[in-house]
Amino acid sequence: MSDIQMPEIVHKTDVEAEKPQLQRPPMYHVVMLNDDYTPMDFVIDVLVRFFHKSEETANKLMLQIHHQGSAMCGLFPRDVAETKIHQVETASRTSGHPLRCVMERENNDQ
Ligand code: TYC
Repeated sequence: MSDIQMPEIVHKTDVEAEKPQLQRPPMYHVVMLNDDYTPMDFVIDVLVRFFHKSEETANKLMLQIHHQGSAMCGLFPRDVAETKIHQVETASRTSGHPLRCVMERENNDQ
């Protein structure tokens, strides 16, 4: 009888066997809100300048906000969404308008 030992089957540890737990970073919608005072042309300009919309898309989006109360303008990582809102609100206050945006976390439920 040989003394050669067969290697045991090595089971992965629980940690090794798990799928990688990498998650995509959460994304946030920037939602622009309607108000009664900000001029329509100013809203269109903001959508072109800060959200890189075409004039045509910006016009449609502005009317959607005007009629429905709000609309999503873009989906960004948290820090970018915060920066967009800051840019919009700074430009609006500087021009004397009350235009506001809020952030909404993307819903990833299936
Ligand atoms: N309701 C504004 C008006 O009648 C226009 C407006 C549109 C304001 C969209 C804000 O996010 C907004 N002048």
